[in-house]
Formats: sequence, structure tokens, C-alpha cells
Amino acid sequence: MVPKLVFATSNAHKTEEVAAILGEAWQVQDLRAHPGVTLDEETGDTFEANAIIKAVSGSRGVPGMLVLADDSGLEVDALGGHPGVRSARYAGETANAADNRAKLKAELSKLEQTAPFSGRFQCCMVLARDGAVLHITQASVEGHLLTEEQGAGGFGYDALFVPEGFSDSFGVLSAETKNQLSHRARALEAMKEQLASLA
Ligand code: ITT
Repeated sequence: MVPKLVFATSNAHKTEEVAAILGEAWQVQDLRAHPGVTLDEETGDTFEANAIIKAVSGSRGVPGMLVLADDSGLEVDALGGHPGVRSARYAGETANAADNRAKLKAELSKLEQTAPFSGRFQCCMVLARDGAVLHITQASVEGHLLTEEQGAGGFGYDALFVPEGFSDSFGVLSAETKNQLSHRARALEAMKEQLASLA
């Protein structure tokens, strides 16, 4: 039987990527399959602290099950690492992805420095069960930011981010390509051995 993994997220794009990266070895379910599970507020000031909050609180809602959480975001060097852990709420508490991209473009346009703007996506993954942390991984993908969106694929800041070694944004590159080199793919790759031992 294929083991189940609860992915403690409300972001269906993340779930799609994690399910594609793990392939048929795991049956990935997110919070849509567990509507009674509520996650504690992300009050941490690091990706790790927030990923722990999501994984630990999520795991308390599904006793005995393996729970994975991802806290991720974009760091832009010329903006002192912002939006960072506030990536999902950069343009305000109720901001959507388009609002956040607009805010990023506005902030970049205010800088004296001109392109290229270096940065990276960061992802911390935490595996937990019954309120206890089992394993933590963190990974990043370096690249640069565009000042205009390129492509409609992906989600979040993808249309503004070109990974190192490529000339197109994650909004243009295929999902297969993104899932081979992204921050999420690398953090999950580092988690695979631990997952396999618990399957
Ligand atoms: P959950 O907390 O429910 O998992 P979320 O989208 O709020 O969903 P985060 O708190 O980890 O997740 O915020 C991450 C934000 O960083 C996300 O909303 C995007 O704006 C951005 N982000 C993270 N990974 C990304 C990726 O692969 N491509 C584009 N943007 C990404």
C-alpha cells in the first residue's frame, strides 16, 4: 500500500509540486483532505521556526500520521533579504500573489541600484508526527529578479524569478524543470531518505 503523507499547507500549488517531486512513492494529501486541522499562526521570524509551527500544529490534528510542512519565500539582496519570511504577506495581510509581485516591482524600481538584482528562493521543510519534530531540511535556489513578469506558469513570485543558469523565469520554464532544481525540490530531496525510513 502506498503510504500517506499529510502536507500541512493551504497552498495547492505547493501541494502539486510536492506530489510531483515525490511521485508514486507517497500519497500526498493536503489540508483540503483534512478540513478539521487548523495550523497555529506563523509567528516565527525564520523559515525554520514557521515550518516547525505548521508541521507540529498540523500533526496534532492527525494523530499517528506523518506530516510535512514547508515554509518558503524569496530573498532579494538589494532589499536586505526582503520579502523573506513575509513573502506571502509582503503587500499586506490580505495580499494575493499579484499584489505581492506589484509591491516587489515597486520596491525594486525605487532602488538606486540597477538590474541584475540577485536573490534566492528559500525553503525549509519539517517532518513531524504527533506533535514531535522528526527531521528538518532547508535548501535554496539562487537567481535574479526581473522587473517585469515573464510567463504565466508557476505561482507566487515565479514570473519574476530567473534561476541561475537559465535565461527564462520560473513562469516560463516547465514544471518539470522547476521541480528538478527549485528550493522545494532540493529541500524535499534532502528529506527523502528520512521519509523512506518511515514509510
Ligand atoms: P502555507 O503557509 O499554507 O504552506 P503559503 O503560500 O502562505 O502557504 P508560506 O507562508 O511558506 O506559504 O509563504 C511562501 C510564499 O513565498 C508564497 O506565498 C509565495 O509568495 C512565495 N513562494 C514560495 N515558494 C515559491 C515558489 O516556488 N514560487 C513562487 N513563489 C514562492
